[in-house]
Amino acid sequence: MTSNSRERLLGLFERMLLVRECELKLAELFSDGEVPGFIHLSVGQEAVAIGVMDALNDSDTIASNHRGHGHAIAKGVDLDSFFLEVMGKEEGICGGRGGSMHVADMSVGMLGANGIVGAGIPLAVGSALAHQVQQNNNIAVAFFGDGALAEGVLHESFNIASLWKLPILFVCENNGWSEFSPTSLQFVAEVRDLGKAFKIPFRQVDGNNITAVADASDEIVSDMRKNGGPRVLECMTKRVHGHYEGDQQKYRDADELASLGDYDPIMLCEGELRKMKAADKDITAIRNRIENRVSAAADVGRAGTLPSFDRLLSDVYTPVQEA
Ligand SMILES: Cc1ncc(C[n+]2csc(CCOP(=O)(O)OP(=O)(O)O)c2C)c(N)n1
Ligand SMILES: [Mg+2]
Repeated sequence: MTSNSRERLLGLFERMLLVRECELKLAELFSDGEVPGFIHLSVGQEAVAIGVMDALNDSDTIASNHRGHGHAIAKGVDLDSFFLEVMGKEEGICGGRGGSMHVADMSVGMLGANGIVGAGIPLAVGSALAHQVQQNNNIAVAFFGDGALAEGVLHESFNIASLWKLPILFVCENNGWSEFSPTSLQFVAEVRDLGKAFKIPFRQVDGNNITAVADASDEIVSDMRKNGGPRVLECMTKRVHGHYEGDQQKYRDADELASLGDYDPIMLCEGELRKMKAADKDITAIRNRIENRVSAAADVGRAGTLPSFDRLLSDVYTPVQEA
């Protein structure tokens, strides 16, 4: 173990903690009625967003799904603008019109979260095609859940990406659940079989082990930049909260729910850091820094303005120029 590897892990720990604290703060704001609509939290899945994003450059692009807060934050969406957006405020990154399931920020390569299962995948394929045409050596990443595996658009996307050798990384966050049903009742194959059918190299990792996700992503992304073409990465993970906030999860076994803490990527990472003799004061400083940052962003969100009624139709229709 080198101090470099400890520094790297501390950095990953801090970024995972940022996502976790944002999610927990949003849960609090949601229960106070300060977040409109539905929110789907990525608590327990932070290692996927942070581990994959660690391998990307600012100019790479990503598309996400309904559980997309972690992806947006990890890609670098400004935290204040993120809270303003999720809280539906005029000053939000999309003017408060997108909200939780449509956070997008082209300036950091975040093509958008997406409320339609599977719909972010072809957007990332299109972005990968743009990277290929522009020969800029960037890659696109599509984040999706196991619930998207039975969607035709995923199969079409695998096909065209393989046929045209597009620089796209398909990241499946496999948490075993699609809303309230086990995915095994909806999808008959394995992700690895799908990769094989479409001749796309496949790799599976423990999605709750940040080092495993970050190392695999590093290797895959460098290989992609050198040799081109698509890849599939399946991250095995756990959904800790309900499908949406407020979901009581009565359909899950008590044993399964009770075991979730054993897989917590942040606790596991902290255990590794302690084995590496990271100092308590460094870990405490990270915790304090993140807590302050998140609570400041939530305050900015609270202080934002609700969109006014007369802006209801702006950005909906393109103004027609009279001849
Ligand atoms: C096309 C479409 N079908 C159904 C839904 C309803 N729906 C929302 S999330 C979801 C399951 C998603 O499961 P998964 O992709 O595994 O993501 P997870 O919630 O587990 O993170 C479904 C069926 C939808 N939003 N879009
Ligand atoms: Mg799922």
